[in-house]
Amino acid sequence: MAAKIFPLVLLVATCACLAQPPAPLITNVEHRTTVSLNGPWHAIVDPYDTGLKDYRSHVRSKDGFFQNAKPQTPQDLIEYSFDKSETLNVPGDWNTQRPSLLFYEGTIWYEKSFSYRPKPHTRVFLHVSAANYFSIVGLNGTVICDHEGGFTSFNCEVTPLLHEGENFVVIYVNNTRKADGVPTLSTDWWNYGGLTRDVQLIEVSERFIQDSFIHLVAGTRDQVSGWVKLSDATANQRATVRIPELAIEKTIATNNAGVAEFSFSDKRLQLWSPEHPKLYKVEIETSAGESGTDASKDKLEDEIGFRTIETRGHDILLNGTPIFLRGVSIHEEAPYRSGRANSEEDSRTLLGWAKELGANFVRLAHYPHNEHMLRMADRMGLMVWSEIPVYWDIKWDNPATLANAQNQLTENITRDKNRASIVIWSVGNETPVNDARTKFMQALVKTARSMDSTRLLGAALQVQHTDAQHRDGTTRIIDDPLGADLDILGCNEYIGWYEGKPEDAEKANWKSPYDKPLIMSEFGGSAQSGLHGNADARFTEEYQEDLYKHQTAMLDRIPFLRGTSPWILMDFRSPRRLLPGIQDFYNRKGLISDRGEKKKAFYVLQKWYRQKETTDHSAH
Ligand code: GCB
Repeated sequence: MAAKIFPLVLLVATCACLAQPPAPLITNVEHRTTVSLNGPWHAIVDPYDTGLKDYRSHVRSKDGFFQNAKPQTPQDLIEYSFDKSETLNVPGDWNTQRPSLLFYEGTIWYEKSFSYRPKPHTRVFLHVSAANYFSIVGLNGTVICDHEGGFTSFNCEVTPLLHEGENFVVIYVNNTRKADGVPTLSTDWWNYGGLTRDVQLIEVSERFIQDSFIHLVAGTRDQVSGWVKLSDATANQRATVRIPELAIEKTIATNNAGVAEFSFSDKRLQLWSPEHPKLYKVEIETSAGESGTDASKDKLEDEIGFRTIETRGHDILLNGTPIFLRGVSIHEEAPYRSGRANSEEDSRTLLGWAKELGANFVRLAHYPHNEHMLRMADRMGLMVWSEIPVYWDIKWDNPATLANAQNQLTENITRDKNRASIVIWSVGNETPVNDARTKFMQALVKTARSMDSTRLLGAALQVQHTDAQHRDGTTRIIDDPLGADLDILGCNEYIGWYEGKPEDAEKANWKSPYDKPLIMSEFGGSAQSGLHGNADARFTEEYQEDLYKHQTAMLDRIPFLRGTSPWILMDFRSPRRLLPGIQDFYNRKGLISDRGEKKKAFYVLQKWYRQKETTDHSAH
């Protein structure tokens, strides 16, 4: 017995960070009643975690900065002050808000005071759309939850802690890279820290609509099915689903898990596609239930598109019709000003450029992007590849790393599953082939499939060079064993940049043992906007232009190719890109510079996409 108790005691005594998981995610925040906490927050830069841990040990201090303490008398010793600290804007990465923070990796404490009046029969959740990388949330001096992962949203209930008048929220955010984190120590993007997306209070009724999923059934053009999940797991609660434009109204009842399922068919349904991104207003309403009080009523609407995405052999079928995905990869980097993108305006600019390029598809690399991007893609008619930051070589053997990756994937799917634009969940990028990694990735595929059967599973793989046949320099075989578990094979290749010369692309012969479609998920090369020279001079626009010409000629010869998302739409900051005068901490593979200037290669791809669009249309 004693032996069993010991580890628990030890854990409680030594753990600085007893996990307090967030509450189940409330989805569709856009249409909820919210109080924005965006704007200036006081910020304390705390490189030694002084505000979190006792000074000699690593135990979390009970007097941490969550208290937002203020001296009451001149004798009081308090060695921090939110009130006297400068502010940082939320949403926003801290790196681009102060020159001294550009390279900062560590802790910053955020504090915001706000006045609030609690409303009867109303529950309140503090919702953080993203905090990179690890965060702990406190309200009025009480720690309420923590969260790992820098690109997904979470919420914690604050109802019992809020009071009439002034309240304060303190959020600890730490962006230290971790060997066992997701992502891990090395990435090719800037580790922007902070409260990078919106923070708000969500006000809901006592029993509210927690989540819902509504979609077209695979293989059909007119059958819709879905479910509504209420916040408490009680049977026989009533909910009504309406699509006013189609005069559809379904009243359904929950099962013991608080989930009510529905389905209907309607031949008038107009399907979502890039050419016709039709969205329907969908309303969900719950009735007062047996208690008969308004406190258990809730009403929520959303704009939802209906489409199917499937594969057949090498083909990708959108609404049953073969389609080529003319895409481009995009980082969540703000156009014109650098830093993390977040606003609706940012997404309009980035996706507007993709449209101008002739794209019908974007790969949102390498992590879940903000919700504006997805909603904008829904409206603009761009199909989306959504990805989690399982990038390069992470700790495949560590169960905590897998749990973390699964959690980020779950949070991504939970938030975005109603976006018609998303056609692919990608479980990772350029992960090296070995048994532990393949098992890890298979577990992610399983997680995604168990949550969503309406989308394709993919990953950006690399070509393997395992035997002499592959090393002849011309044959490239996509034989990653993970291919067997995926619906779509993604492949990143850099012929003409990291490997050989641009013209070598034309000698390459691509093979695949899988009867599945291939998306060339990356290819490209760097050019500094405005730098001109011979086509064989690195970093000139002419080199990049020439590379795209050779690449597109090669791509045209791959019989099982069904999409491309070259690297990348816009130059982005990266700590790995050190060449002075050219890179200056930017990855220059953008078709557009960070200042919005289009490079010559942009027009090569645009021309190719225009031709592809014409052939695609004449083929149907
Ligand atoms: C890759 C990575 C991407 C990098 C890119 C590059 O293969 O997937 O994140 O930024 O190459 O520019 O090297």
